[in-house]
Amino acid sequence: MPETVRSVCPHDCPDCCSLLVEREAGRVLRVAGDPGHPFTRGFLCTKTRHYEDTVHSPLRLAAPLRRTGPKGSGRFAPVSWEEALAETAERLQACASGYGPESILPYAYAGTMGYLNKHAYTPLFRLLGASELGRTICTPAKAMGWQAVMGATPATPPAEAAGSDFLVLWGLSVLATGVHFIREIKEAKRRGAMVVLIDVYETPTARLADVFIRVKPGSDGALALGVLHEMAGRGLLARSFIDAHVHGFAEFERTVLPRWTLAEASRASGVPEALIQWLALAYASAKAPFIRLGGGLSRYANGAMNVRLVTLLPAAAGAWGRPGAGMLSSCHSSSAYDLSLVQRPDFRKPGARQINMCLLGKALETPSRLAGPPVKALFVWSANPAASAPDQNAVLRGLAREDLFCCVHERFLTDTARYADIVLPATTALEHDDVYASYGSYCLQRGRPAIPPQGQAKSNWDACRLLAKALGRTEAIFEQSAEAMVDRLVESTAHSSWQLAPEEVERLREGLPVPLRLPEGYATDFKTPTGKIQAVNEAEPQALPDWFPAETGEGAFAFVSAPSPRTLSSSFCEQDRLAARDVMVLLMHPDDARALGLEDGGRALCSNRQGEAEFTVETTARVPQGLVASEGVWWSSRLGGKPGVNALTSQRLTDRGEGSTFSGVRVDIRRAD
Ligand SMILES: Nc1nc2c(c(=O)[nH]1)N[C@H]1C(S)=C(S)[C@@H](COP(=O)(O)OP(=O)(O)OC[C@H]3O[C@@H](n4cnc5c(=O)[nH]c(N)nc54)[C@H](O)[C@@H]3O)O[C@H]1N2
Ligand SMILES: Nc1nc2c(c(=O)[nH]1)N[C@H]1C(S)=C(S)[C@@H](COP(=O)(O)OP(=O)(O)OC[C@H]3O[C@@H](n4cnc5c(=O)[nH]c(N)nc54)[C@H](O)[C@@H]3O)O[C@H]1N2
Ligand SMILES: [Mo]
Repeated sequence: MPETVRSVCPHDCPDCCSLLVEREAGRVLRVAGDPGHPFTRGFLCTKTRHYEDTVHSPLRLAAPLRRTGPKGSGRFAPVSWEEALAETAERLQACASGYGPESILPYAYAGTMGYLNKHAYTPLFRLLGASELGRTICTPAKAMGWQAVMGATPATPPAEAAGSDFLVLWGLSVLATGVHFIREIKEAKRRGAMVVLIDVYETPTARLADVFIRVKPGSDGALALGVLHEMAGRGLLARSFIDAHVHGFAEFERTVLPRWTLAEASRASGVPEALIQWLALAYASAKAPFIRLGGGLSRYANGAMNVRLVTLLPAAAGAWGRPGAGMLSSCHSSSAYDLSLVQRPDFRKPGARQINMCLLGKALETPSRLAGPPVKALFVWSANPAASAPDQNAVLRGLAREDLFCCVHERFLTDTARYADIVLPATTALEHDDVYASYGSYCLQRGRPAIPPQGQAKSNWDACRLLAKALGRTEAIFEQSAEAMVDRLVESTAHSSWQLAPEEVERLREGLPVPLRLPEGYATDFKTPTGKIQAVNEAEPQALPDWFPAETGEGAFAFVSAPSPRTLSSSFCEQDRLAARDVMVLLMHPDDARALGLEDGGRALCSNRQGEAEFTVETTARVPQGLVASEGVWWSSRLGGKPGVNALTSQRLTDRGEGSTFSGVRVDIRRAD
């Protein structure tokens, strides 16, 4: 008889859905969205709707593998876990004794957002004294931009947006990256709200918007300055709010704003003056203006500054504290867990070398640019840098090094796993225990295993314990079962700043969703050193925020890399339904296509200093002339081994946070023959 149990979607998505898993005889029959979860509300996205196809995919790795062919060839032979771990331990030890432990680089990101398995190997690599990884691939610039203005002030919860009368989706593709927020958008619209989308091209999300504002890539800060200038000029600034709650606004207004006339803002952002004027008027006079901020505007060499300037808008309008108003960049629900239980900062070797994951290509291919030893061993879990990291060719050249030992713990034989010496099979989230926290709403949940591990798969934590043993480590932490570790994370919520009540901790322990409650008055209790919103921030390298253009490299076209609703970074490429066709599509304006002799459905080759990649052209006026866009990150094995979008992206970093600049590149385009 089938039975239904609860689990959690582990993927790196703001929604963090609660799943109802129907199982029978150790197999998942189907999954559905939990109707009782405050944000999932009973439905799932395209990707997870058939999660059973991921869990029981014929492509799942069944056993550990050892390489038998050249690196990247994908030729392997199965070995036992004992052999795989013994060889890995021996190779790691050889690197440590020959070159020093910093020659070992652990590389991981958010393949799973379960906090035990996300950080699973961290304590072990810290004890070994390995290099530290700078986890910068996602949106550190967005976080830094927000922090510069708002400090640790919590983001406005998504539910507020339903009560907004002017809802701005800024650099966000909800239809791809966070479909559950669509409920709030629709509810706000039903109550008469106006919805505005600000993006560099008309994404499918534009269908949800009343007004679409197209900006030039990386120019949102200039648009925000134009809006602020206009608000100031028309007497639309919330003077009493600013006087009470904003630090340094007068100086900002006096020294920065005067230059940002409508003409200047329009020149920089490409937004017509009249539209900037309209936005200023509509935003400032709305009762409850709400901004849902995405990451798009932050993925540039001026990304943090763009975010910082946009974040000044709710301050200037006095939106904070008004019902239905505010700004949602990212909810830090994970602060409810004591993550030091897994991350073990106390194990960290003082002064250990840190390697920025956005610079993986450089770190592997040019050891001379590293302080300290070359990277001789790479241990990857929950990430697929061969496809998802910037500057793919540099990463692949590095991974192809015969003198580099590489071990990859994965659910599938990804592009990265193909370059491994040893591949370890990983469980999916439905096969292991973990805790989760939403970053698009305030909610926690534990996902207990719904089915046993498939094949010989092991969770990151279980494999880490075995590797620790193979390395002769005897620390008590490696004696802890996954369940014991997860229980401790659950219990830690009682002592965090969120102070979960005993009955909430109990609900969490059992696997039920637990919403977090923001304290009364949180929206005007600004968690900054001055207790005010910081229009000026003396602790920033640039105290006064001001826009500057992003460096992008050469090329006739701006190239924007946007999310696809069918994948999540390169995850979900295992599902034929999602990734077998319509991959590597280049959206291009019909006039540009014509000028290049390209037609709809034809093949185009994009190239720049980093490399080249082939696409199928889709001509559409949804993109402006001079810009091309491609949605999704695809396995090269889905592209006949050809390069993916990241062959075009660069290792250039953001202004703050040393983050990735996936959309901050340009390309030349010609027909592919
Ligand atoms: N289906 C799906 N879901 C996902 C992901 C996915 O790949 N696919 N990725 C997950 C991850 S890891 C993350 S971090 C989040 C990201 O979620 P989002 O923040 O929504 O996604 P971004 O990739 O930052 O891109 C959002 C939009 O920004 C636009 N954009 C690009 N440049 C600019 C600009 O200069 N200004 C403005 N205003 N807009 C710009 C892009 O065209 C795109 O439509 O989503 C998560 N969810
Ligand atoms: N061109 C371009 N590239 C991008 C982006 C973009 O917008 N454009 N977005 C970037 C962003 S925002 C991010 S966050 C990064 C993400 O980059 P990555 O973190 O590398 O993400 P994925 O490519 O999805 O790879 C995650 C892998 O983790 C594996 N996995 C899942 N669960 C588990 C588990 O429990 N254990 C183990 N061992 N493995 C597991 C999955 O099978 C999958 O192959 O990609 C970035 N790459
Ligand atoms: Mo991300």
